[in-house]
Amino acid sequence: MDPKNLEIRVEKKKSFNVYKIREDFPILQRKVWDKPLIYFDNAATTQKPKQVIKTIESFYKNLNSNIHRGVHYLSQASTTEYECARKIVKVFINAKYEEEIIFTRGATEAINLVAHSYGSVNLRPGDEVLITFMEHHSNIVPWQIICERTGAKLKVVPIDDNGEIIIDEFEKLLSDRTKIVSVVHVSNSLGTVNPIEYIISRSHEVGAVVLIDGAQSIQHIPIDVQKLDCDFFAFSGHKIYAPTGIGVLYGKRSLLEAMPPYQGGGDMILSVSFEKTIYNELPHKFEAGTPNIEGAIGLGSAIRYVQNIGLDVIYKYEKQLLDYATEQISQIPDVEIIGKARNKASLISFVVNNVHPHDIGTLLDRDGIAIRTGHHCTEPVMRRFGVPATSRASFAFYNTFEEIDVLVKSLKKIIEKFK
Ligand code: C6P
Repeated sequence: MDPKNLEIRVEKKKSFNVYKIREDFPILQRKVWDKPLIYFDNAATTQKPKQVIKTIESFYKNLNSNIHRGVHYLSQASTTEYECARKIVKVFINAKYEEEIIFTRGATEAINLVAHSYGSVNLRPGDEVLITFMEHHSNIVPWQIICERTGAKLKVVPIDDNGEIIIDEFEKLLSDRTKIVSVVHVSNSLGTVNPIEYIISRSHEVGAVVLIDGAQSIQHIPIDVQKLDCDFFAFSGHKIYAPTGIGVLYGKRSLLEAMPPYQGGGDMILSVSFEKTIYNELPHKFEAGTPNIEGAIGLGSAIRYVQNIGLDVIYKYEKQLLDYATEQISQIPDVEIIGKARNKASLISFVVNNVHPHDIGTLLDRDGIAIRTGHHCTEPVMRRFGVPATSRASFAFYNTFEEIDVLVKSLKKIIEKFK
C-alpha cells in the first residue's frame, strides 16, 4: 500500500493523518515479542489516547472525592465534572434530556437494567421478546432470565448465509404479542450493520419498545437517538477509547420515569424510612451507590477526543481499512470470511482450513499482532455457521493499511507452515 494514500482528505475541511493520531496512543509505541505492536482487537476493547489517560490522572491528582454528597469544594467540583460528562454523552448521541443518560458499568449492565426493570413490570405470560440470531450473549441471557420469571417467550429472528437478518422472518415473528425488540446495531462476530431504522419503525407499529445494543456501533457510526427513535440504546465506554467499567443506557424519559429501580442503595433515594422509601429522580434513580466517577469523566474526555476528529471522518477511514483488509484476506487460499453482509463495519471474522483459530491467534501474536479468537460471546452465531470459533481482526482509526499488509503476510506464513 502506498503510504501517500494514508493521508486521506475525507472532507473539505478536515484532514486525517493516521500517523499523527497514533502519537496520541502511548501503547501503540510499544513492542510485543520484540515486534511493533499491531492491535487488531479493537472490538474487545480499544486503546486509550493520552488525553483520556491525562484526564483520569488529573482527576485523582486534583479532584478525587465522592459526588452528590459533599458540600466541600472537591465534592462539588467532581460532581460538576461527572454531570458534565453526562451532558457530553447527551449531545454526542443527541438525546433530548440529560436525565435520559444513565451511567452503568457497561453495555451488559445497561441491557440487564432494561430487562429486569422494564421487563419485570411489562412482560406477562404469552408476551414475546424478539431478538436475533446474531446477538451477543449480553443481549440473550438477560432476556432468557426475565422471560423465565415472567412467563414471556423469547423469539429469535434467523440470519442468512451472509450474516444478515432475514427481514421476511422478522416480519413473520413480529406481532401484537411482541412487547420488546432487542437488536444489536453492529454484530461483534460478523460485522453486520443491521437496518435498525426499519426494525425500530416496524416494531413501533405493533406497539413494541426497542432496545439497540450499540456496543459495536458507538465508536464507528454517528448515533442520533432522536432520529432513530429507539426507546433504549446501550453502549460501553471502553469500546470508544474510554476506561473499562463505565457505560451508558439511554432511555426515553417517559419510559425511564415509569420503570422501577434496578438496584437499591445510596444516591437513588430521596428519603428512606422503614415504612416507606421515596426514590430519587432520573437519572439518579438508576445509579445506586458510588458510581465509577473517573470512568464517567474519562468517557466524557474520550467522546471529546472522538468529536475533535469527527465520527464521520473516522467512519470513512475505517471503511477504507475494512474494504482493503477484506480484499486482501479474501485472496488468501484456504481462508473463508464468515460474515459477508452488504453493510459491514470495521471487523473481519475468518476461518482457515485445517488450522484452529487459537493456533492462528497464538502465531499471529508472535509477530506482534493481537487479534481475538473464539466464539466472541456469540455461540449461536458459531453454530449457525457450523464453526467452533473464528479469528477476528477488528479495526480502529489508529490502524494503518501497512499493518493490514503485515497481518496478511503473517497469515500466509502460518498457513504455509500448517500445510
Ligand atoms: N463484546 C467482544 O470482544 P461489555 O462487556 O458490557 O462491555 O459489552 C458487552 C457486549 C454487548 N454487545 C456486543 C455487540 C458486544 O460486542 C459486547 C462486547 C466484546 O466482542 C467482548 S465479549
